[in-house]
Amino acid sequence: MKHPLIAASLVLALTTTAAIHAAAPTDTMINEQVESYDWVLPQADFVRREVMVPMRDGTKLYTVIVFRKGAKDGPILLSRTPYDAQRATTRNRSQKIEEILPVMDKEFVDDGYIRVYQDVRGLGKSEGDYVMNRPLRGPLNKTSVDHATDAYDTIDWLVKNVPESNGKVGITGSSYLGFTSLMALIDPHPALKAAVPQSPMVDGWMGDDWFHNGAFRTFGFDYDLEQTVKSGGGAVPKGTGDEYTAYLKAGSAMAYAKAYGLLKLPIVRKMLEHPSYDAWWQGQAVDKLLAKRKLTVPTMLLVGQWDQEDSYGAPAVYKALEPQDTNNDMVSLVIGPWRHSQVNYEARALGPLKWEGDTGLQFRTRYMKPFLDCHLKTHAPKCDTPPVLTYATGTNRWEVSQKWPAGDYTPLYLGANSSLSFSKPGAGSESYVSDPAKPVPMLPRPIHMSGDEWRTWLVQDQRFVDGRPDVMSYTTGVLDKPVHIKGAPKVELHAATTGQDSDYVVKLIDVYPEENSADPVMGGYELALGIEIFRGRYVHGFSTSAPLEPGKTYAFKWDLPNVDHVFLPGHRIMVQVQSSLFPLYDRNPQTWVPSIMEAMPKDYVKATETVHYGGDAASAVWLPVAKD
Ligand code: PG9
Repeated sequence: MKHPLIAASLVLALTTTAAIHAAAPTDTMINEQVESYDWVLPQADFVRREVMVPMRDGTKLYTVIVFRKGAKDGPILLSRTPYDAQRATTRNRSQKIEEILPVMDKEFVDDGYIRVYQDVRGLGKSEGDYVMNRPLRGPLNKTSVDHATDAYDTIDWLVKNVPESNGKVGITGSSYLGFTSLMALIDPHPALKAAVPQSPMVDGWMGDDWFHNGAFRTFGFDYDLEQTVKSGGGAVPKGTGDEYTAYLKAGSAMAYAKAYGLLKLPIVRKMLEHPSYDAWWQGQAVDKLLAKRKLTVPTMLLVGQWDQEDSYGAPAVYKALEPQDTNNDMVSLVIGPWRHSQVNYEARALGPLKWEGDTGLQFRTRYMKPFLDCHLKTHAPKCDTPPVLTYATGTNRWEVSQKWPAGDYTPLYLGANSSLSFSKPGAGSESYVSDPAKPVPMLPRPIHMSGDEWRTWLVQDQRFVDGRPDVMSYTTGVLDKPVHIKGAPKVELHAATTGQDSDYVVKLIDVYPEENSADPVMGGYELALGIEIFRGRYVHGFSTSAPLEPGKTYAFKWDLPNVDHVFLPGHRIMVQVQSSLFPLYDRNPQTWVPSIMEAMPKDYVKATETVHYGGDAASAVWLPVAKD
């Protein structure tokens, strides 16, 4: 018989059948729970090892090592996750490696990479205690271990115990995994030769997951419960109704936490105890930690242009480290047309927006893998990493820049009659009433901050609030030539409130031509390029809040997320101004309270907001206009 494997299988089948018939019939009442079942069969095209890797304090971390059979002298690509390493390496129970690993891994394991996923300390099957975004050893962490030491010890073990490897290690992953990738750069193991932190959580108060410019993000409550209950916390039991209603009914963040018993979670208590940018937050800001050190590991930082969770981190680290990168070859920045973490999935589109092909795959194959190859492979090709790689939405093409931002800041002025212009208008002002009892919704109601609704909310057509009396929309005329922006637009809002505190939300919007019979959904679409909030009490500085003087005009300044976008001819540019974005951000009561987290129902009062234009109080959005 030509095929010995078939012969062997036939013999095995016949023997088994014979054995079953020969043995006594299975007892009907036998305990049918078996101890284990190894789903990796002999014909699998991969090797999958599960090991408990010892850390310097004796704690063992559950680690899964996967590579294609026959791999040798392979680079190791490590991800340290709080989201279940076993599940990450068992996407499907298949005998094919590209089926069991995440979509992003195929190109790497097909080229001999050894893929390693590890549960962080205290989660999944790893031992030890869990501390959310475990601070670096030091004032906030008196223990001898953190994510820097755990990464070091893991890498040390891998290069000594994975004979199929070439002894060189890269680290990558998105969001929390981007955070652990960055932490590995602190006192790094010598075998760590490259890092690709994607949408890393860098500063939870300034602009990543927990607060943005001091406004608290309520979506964190669900995350806290999911992540810090051993038996699996799941979502906050608020039911299936409109979350706008649930949060409005609860009142302040503290009231909401009490209503659902969330104060039993230490992470919730910490959030409520640290509403300002105090030493507790500043001591955890990873960009600040890295800026104090020399970067020795080539690092490719990445963020999605519509990253609804961590739009701040990667550009902040790039800004902190770029000055030390004198040869422009140590730290690079990538901005793609993605929602949070979409770079690692199919990325042909985002909501109604369509790109030229799968931009995630394009990035991984054309840029990410060549970057890792040139630093990790034994016979490495020459490195040719773009200092800044961005996808210009609008014209939908990849662009390489030598620096970032890559535009000259030009003011786009708000003016009377809802006008917006590059020419400074005459002095004037306009007012709206901000009513905390009727906050501006972040999405059309009913709202559920989960699933696809959560993943795509930043590309929502903003016409659903355009025209509300508490949403001020300012618009340019129809553009007769492209306006290409490459950087973080800067808000300069001159405003006064009758209250003692106020939030301001500014959106930069691309208004599509009214008619589009080829793609009717896009006709007149108001696509936000950036939506960002600023909590007025921090106008004098983030670490100390202070009441606003009613009626006084302040210059509130903050950045919108980094973008590479072309406003095409026929489009218009719009800026919207409002004073709430609910229920994502907790409401500002607009009277002075020491901590908004603990505001009482009586504290929430209407306030009249006045936006000033022209003269000495010229509200504007400063656009980083590229010279194309
Ligand atoms: N953005 C998520 C997260 C990171 C860090 C802390 C809390 C949440 C994530 O996607 O991992």
